[in-house]
Amino acid sequence: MRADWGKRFLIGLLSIIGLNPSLWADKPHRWQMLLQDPVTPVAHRIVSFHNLLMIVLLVIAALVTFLLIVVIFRFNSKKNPVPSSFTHNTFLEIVWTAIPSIIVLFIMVPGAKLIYFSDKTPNAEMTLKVTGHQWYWSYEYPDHGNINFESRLIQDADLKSGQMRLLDVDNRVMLPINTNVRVILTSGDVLHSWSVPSFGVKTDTVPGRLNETWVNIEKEGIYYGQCSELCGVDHGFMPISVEAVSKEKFNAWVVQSKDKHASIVVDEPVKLASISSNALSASSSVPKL
Ligand SMILES: [Cu+2]
Repeated sequence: MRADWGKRFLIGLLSIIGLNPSLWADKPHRWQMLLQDPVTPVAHRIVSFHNLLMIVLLVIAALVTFLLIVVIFRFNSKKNPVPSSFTHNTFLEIVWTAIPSIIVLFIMVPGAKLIYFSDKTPNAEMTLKVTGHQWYWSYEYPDHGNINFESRLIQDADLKSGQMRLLDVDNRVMLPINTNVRVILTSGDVLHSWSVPSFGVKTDTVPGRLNETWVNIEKEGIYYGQCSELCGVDHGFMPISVEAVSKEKFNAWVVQSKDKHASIVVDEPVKLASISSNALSASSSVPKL
């Protein structure tokens, strides 16, 4: 027991200084801090942006702490018994408005660039359609003979060794690596959010609307995520599990799945062909009424 706590303490300590080996993982780990291992161009940029923000906020926190300490020691009632009573200082007011504005702009530019980068798929090679349901996900592959299937949580009682509680599912999403995959998202009932931290994806699924994002997974592996929009009583029980494989393995899976999944019909799948390209391109702007 004692050794266990010692190990945990050490891992916690290493995590704080960013040296925990489990940080470079594709699923959450005990005592993990910081972000999961990024494996898509968007996720890499999110991590860089996060690091930039950490520097900005540490500098601001250090400056404010320094100023507070100065005030406490130099302007306390003993050292400074008669406080000055002036109010308003135009120059100071301009400075303390301008500096935060510049900081916000400095953050906004890379932030906005990142939002647009994650929004549109560059040269999409295939499409994955994700539909949120209370309380499971369904997936369609319109470019691969319209394979479609449901993906549900494995209940505690049915877990096999090695499977992760609350994260593993019966049918994983299969995706090829090094491929620009357009991900189209919608919902069959209420708001859900398809979120896979390693992909840098957290996109709401909205009934009657299509949202778009994309992934290009750089290495094989299993990536986990969870619904990230409160969607009802089983919100915490509709995990996402994506298996990224080589293009060859993916093609083999497609051939195999065409027969296996052909008979499974998800409730009224929206046919992509019936949706105008207008609706697709407007996916991330204000909904048209
Ligand atoms: Cu949900």
